[in-house]
Amino acid sequence: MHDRSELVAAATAILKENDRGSYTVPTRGLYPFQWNWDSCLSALGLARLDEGRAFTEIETLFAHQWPDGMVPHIIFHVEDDGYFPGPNVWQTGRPVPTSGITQPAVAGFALRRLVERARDRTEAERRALALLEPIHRWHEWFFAMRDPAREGLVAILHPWESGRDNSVDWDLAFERVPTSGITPYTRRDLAHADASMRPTKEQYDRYLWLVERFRSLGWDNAKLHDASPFQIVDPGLNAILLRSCLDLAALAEGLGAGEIAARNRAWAKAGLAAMEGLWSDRLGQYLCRDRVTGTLVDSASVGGLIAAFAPLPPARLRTMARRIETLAARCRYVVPSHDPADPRYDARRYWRGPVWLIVNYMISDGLEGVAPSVAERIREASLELIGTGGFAEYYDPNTGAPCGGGRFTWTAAMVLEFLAQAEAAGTEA
Ligand code: 9WN
Repeated sequence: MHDRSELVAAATAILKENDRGSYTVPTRGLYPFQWNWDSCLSALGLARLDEGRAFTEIETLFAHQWPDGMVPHIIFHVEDDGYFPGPNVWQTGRPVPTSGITQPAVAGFALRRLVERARDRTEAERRALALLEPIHRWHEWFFAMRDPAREGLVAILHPWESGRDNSVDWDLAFERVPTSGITPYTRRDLAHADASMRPTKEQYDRYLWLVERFRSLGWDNAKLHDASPFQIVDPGLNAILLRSCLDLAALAEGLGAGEIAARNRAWAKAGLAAMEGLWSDRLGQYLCRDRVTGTLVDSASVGGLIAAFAPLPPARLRTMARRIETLAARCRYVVPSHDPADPRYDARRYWRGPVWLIVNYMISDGLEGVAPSVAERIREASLELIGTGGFAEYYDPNTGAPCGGGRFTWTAAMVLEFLAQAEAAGTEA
């Protein structure tokens, strides 16, 4: 399937199939609820079918924002025991059940893009205006609750918050998280996806230990940070947040919300300066910092390249573009979620090797200005993967084989984005 109109038709069919009216599910079966960053990125694709529906996607997510400002990573709109852990494990006490942790804050970026592209600009600005304050409150929550010492960068307290669940980045810190004492459980993901493509049992035990620990603290975010044995400053999540701060600031400025613009610009300025402390000259990319030990994590993952999504110094972005060229020589399809030269690389296991289209989208977007040929290469690889593997959750960087779930919403949305970019650039898909 290489023909542009066939690809558009196939992507559109997936977006419609996974549409539940006011939110989309990432894919049928494996993920039957609304996920935070999936929704924001999928909104970009939805907007190509129906602009109003794209805004609804983000509005639905923010309708479930917590009183303290957090936006949860899952909203359990319906009952479905096909996913674990469900609401009875999280026990967050929200009117519509939600998880108790968050995910990368990509809403500010998505909202700006929706407004700037809107055919009905007046209506788009009206809906964006109502979202400014909720998104601002989420950013404020991040800096207040996840950066208590005011370092300029925020920490994740659970791997699920990064969106890169089983990355090699967490391995060492995860050894501090116990595997014992948790309530016995049955995983549901293995009924939908191959075990060799999913996290291990030991990792799930630790995911659950953290959930139970936070639950025992009543999900009080004022306590969670210091109580967590797992506190990691992820360059990917931080870059997404800082980019969203700047995008929200630009939107706010245009809509007359000067105070929101100023606060978000200040967070971005401090955060971008602090990112320098995560830079690795040896690898030519950013690294995670373990906040408990204070040390950089020696793990060449794509988290340090998602950083390109933020407007970091051009010299840093150019070095990251060269780093991607190095990775491209080590596998057939960029950008692998871990360096294939590292013995911990695993071509099919989720975030330990496979290529993800949303990641490719953010990296290529960030590199466009300084390394357009690398950005183009990433876009081409992404569309080629659809040809070889369909609209999968992720792909083997060596063979292009589809992995994880199929008929994936954000993959379909990213294909519509890449096709539109290729068309604008005058290159064929
Ligand atoms: C846990 C929905 C989500 C994505 C994440 C991805 C995966 C969930 C899981 O699926 O995580 O949140 O159960 O494996 O890692 O990035 O948002 O697509």
